[in-house]
Amino acid sequence: MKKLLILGLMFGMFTEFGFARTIEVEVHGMTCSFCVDALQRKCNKVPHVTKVEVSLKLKKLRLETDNEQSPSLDEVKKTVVDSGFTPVKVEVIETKEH
Ligand SMILES: [Cu+2]
Repeated sequence: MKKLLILGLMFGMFTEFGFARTIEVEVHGMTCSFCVDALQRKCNKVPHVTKVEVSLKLKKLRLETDNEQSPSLDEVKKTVVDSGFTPVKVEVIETKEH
């Protein structure tokens, strides 16, 4: 049981550090291009985020991060909430080693 926990922690660390990640968020509450702009601008200020894509049509936010220290999924959620929208589902869709 303890071993499993340690393995889990190690795995968690590997996904946070040393890998570039693509994070996708289903975002509810965006209604127009100003919403898209606001969210995009906010996300661009998050450290280690290298690319931000927002689709109003798909209700999706996609972030690419560098391989130094990816923001945690909680940080991503908080950024969306702070922008005035609702993060419905946050997931890492790609992890890349550089
Ligand atoms: Cu709007």
